[in-house]
Amino acid sequence: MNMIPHFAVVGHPNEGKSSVVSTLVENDRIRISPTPGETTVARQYPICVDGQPIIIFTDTPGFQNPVQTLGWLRKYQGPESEAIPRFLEECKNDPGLAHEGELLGPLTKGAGIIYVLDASRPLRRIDKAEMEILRITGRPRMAILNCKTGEESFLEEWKSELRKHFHMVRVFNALSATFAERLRLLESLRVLDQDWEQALDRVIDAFVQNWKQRNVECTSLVCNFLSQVLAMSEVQDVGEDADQEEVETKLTSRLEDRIRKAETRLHDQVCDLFRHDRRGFVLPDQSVLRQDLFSQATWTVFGLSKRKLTTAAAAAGAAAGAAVDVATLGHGLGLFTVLGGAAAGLGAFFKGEELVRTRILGLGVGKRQIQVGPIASPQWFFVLLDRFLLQYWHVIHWSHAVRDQDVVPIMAVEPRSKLGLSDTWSRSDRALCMEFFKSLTTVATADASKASTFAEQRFQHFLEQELQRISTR
Ligand SMILES: Nc1nc2c(ncn2[C@@H]2O[C@H](COP(=O)(O)OP(=O)(O)O)[C@@H](O)[C@H]2O)c(=O)[nH]1
Ligand SMILES: [Mg+2]
Repeated sequence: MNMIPHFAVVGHPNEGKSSVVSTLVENDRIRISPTPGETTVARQYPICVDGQPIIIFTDTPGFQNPVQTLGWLRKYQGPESEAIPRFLEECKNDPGLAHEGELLGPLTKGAGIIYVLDASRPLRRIDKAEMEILRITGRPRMAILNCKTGEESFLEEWKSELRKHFHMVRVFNALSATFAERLRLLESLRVLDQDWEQALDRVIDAFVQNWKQRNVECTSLVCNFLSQVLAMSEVQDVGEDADQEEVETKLTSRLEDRIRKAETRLHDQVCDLFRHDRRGFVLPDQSVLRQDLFSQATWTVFGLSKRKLTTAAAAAGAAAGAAVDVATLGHGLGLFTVLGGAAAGLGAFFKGEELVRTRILGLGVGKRQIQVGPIASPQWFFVLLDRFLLQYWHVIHWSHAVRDQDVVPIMAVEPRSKLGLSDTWSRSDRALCMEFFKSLTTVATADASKASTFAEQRFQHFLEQELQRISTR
């Protein structure tokens, strides 16, 4: 018996089969198209662990001629188990049934069925023909309902029809499925056929472990980033007659650029970790992450304390306890219109708040050294951390099935409680962050170094759990 579970994703053209496969195998490159009938051959997409496939999904072309196919199957007189192989043999040269050949082929080789359909439209005769063909195959089968347009009035009708033909029926949207939803789908596949149970246990375990590992790696990237950025400064030797302000401005701007680059690198690495093509990943228009790191908007949104934020939300007219998206809140408060997106700059704003330290060191006769940075303020630490958390949130909610950026959505509006922003953390969690912050910003001595390693470990552990929490709810 083939112990690598294999599922053929089948259905009517243009209903979202390739989208489902992309999401399940985390592949941004699978062809997804608004034009029906573009996939003409079946293609296997294995999920591998240590180079070995543990499960295979096959993307197939949509049914081309289900009524004719069913007609043939109904006339067939031989043993039912031979019906599909005989049909494939007899019709292999019929171009009008080529797609049926591609999608039924894997089923004769042991694949289970995932039938994808758009439940936002009414049920038709042709759908019933497809379902009946799939029933005749006798393979373990699950139906996935996806309401493409959001219209749900046909959902119940679909469900009751599907239950007659399928062992399991699930609602699943490839464009918005989270890690937790994908996991639940795999868990359903696990109970579809007892023969696959053990193999699917391994798949689910690998899936969970792999996700945890990504969160561990992500945390380690953030710790490196924070320690790097919180130590960054720019220094220049100058003569006595140098224009101090001019040099400071130049150094400040260089420092800003280096920090921006470090942040972009971090965000790109997060994209890579979650197997997204970073060029395809786009933040929603109103995301506060689109604001420059050194803009006042960034500072105002992320630098706000919980108490201030609540007050601000009330001022913006949000009902108490209602979900408030930080980005939207920014809009609600008119931050982006009043303050504009233009970077106020470290010099003009951060320096005004005395967050950036400027030092002038004497270097003997006629010489001085000007140093700008490091920026060592707890708020700054939380601004960087919160921006990372928001980026993480967007990346894990970005579907591998998104091709057309007009069809993004979902993540554009995130309830504030889901952001996992540091704002919602308890006092002791924040204290733990501050221990790490202190360890990064104080001069190392032997004792301090021990304490610092401990603080970093505690912070890492906390952040790993936090990422896990954000991604599994
Ligand atoms: N709005 C919306 N569009 C979807 C959804 N799922 C798929 N699509 C779009 O429907 C079209 C067909 O999807 P695709 O996965 O290629 O379908 P396939 O022909 O069955 O493989 C593509 O343009 C997808 O972006 C959805 O849940 N909502
Ligand atoms: Mg397709």
